[in-house]
Amino acid sequence: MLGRMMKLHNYFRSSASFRVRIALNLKGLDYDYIPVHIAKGEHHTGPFAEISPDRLVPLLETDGDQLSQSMAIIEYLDEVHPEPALLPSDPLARAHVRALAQTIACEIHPLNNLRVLKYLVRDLKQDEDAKNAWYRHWVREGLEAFERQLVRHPASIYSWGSTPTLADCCLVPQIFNGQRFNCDFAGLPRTMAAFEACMQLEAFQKAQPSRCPDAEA
Ligand SMILES: N[C@@H](CCC(=O)N[C@@H](CS)C(=O)NCC(=O)O)C(=O)O
Repeated sequence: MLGRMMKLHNYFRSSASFRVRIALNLKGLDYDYIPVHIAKGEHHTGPFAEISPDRLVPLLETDGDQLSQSMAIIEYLDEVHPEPALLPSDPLARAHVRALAQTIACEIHPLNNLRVLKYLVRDLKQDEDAKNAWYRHWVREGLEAFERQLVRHPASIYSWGSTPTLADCCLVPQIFNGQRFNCDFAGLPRTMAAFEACMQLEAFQKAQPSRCPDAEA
């Protein structure tokens, strides 16, 4: 490992943080867990705001530097600690894995994260039911697109191939968050099979919100 112990500033319920926790666990990398309670606004003030230009979790302190954006962090980890690889070596396969990951990270997550949901309620005066309907709509639409991508390729254990990839680092947290909002996962057999396969692995189990030091009921 490079230099000092890495520090992951994150929040147990944050799915972008969960992605990075999975990647760190898959690679067997130790890190200090630094909780940032985003529901209480801790990302906007205090020590975290000093080191985080975008004021979002996760943020990884490593090698004397600070990295933001979960996808950039995971690709960095994959380059510096190449085993086990989270992206395939074949360029076409790699593009497919990135496309699956981005279907979640770029098409679902930005529409549903905390500040968007707060804006819907506080500024646009939407009620809880409307907020939840919005959330479920974008999860469902995104996961259907994910499933359509999976069925174009031969069946595999995980989202792509016989080892977990960046796509699985994104899929599992999205399913966890979808479960909190009672999203409908019916008719997504390949997606849910990949999720179940991942959840057999200690790296995914250990990263789940309920096992985080800052977990709340
Ligand atoms: N694209 C970013 C998203 C980061 C992000 O939105 N994180 C959420 C938690 S999952 C957050 O910090 N939200 C605070 C807010 O919305 O105010 C990434 O992948 O890291």
